[in-house]
Amino acid sequence: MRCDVITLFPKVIKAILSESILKRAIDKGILDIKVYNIRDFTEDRHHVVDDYPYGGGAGMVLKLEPIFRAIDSLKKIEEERLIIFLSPQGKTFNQKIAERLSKESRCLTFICGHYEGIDERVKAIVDEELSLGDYVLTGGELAAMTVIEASIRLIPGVLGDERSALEDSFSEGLLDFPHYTRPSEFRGMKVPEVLLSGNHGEVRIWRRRESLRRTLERRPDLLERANLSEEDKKLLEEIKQTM
Ligand code: 4GN
Repeated sequence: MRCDVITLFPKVIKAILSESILKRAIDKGILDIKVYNIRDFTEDRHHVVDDYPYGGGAGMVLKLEPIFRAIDSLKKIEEERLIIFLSPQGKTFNQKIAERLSKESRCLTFICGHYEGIDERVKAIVDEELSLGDYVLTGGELAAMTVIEASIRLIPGVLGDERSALEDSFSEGLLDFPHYTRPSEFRGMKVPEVLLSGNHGEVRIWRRRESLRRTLERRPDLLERANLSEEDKKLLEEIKQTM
């Protein structure tokens, strides 16, 4: 996967790249990511990147010219790009989008905004506006890294165990089942008996039931869209009767 990140805070991006699963992906040659400082694309003596908003009001707005210049300069590198902007106004990011981005052949090019906002005309060069959810961050950096991390871990070879990503919560549109490891009892809290039984068939059914139960309790909206088998529907009926 090829990624470029255009930001006012390259150090924030590099700090994440030096410590995470993203570092592993880079070391394995699966992720090739470059970071560009918006300030390097200013042409004035004081390297100004923000300005007062037209129409007045509090806060500053990220200027257009340095961002356009940054994108122009990247376009000189012959590479197809998908330009992504992170903001609370974007389409809500989810696992399906992560799957699509993980298979993208174009260079994922993230523009990270800051201050109260970015000059709206930047949207002329943005292909896709994404949001992590209904909350506001100071800058787009952590949001961009979240999108990259969610996508890269779906590429075969990034995670240690190849099955891990497939068996994830959400890969089937349901919440994950509970996980346990040793000891089997801790301060009176016991691991469910069935998991110690060695009966793989029973374990599989128990996990599926717990996935369905959690999804029903916490995210019933997901159940409406999930692909449920006949067995799932039967389990779901049993769960509803015990609620
Ligand atoms: C993304 C960016 C929240 C999200 C952001 C989100 C930076 N906040 N929910 N803040 O994914 C002004 C211009 C705010 C960029 C933006």
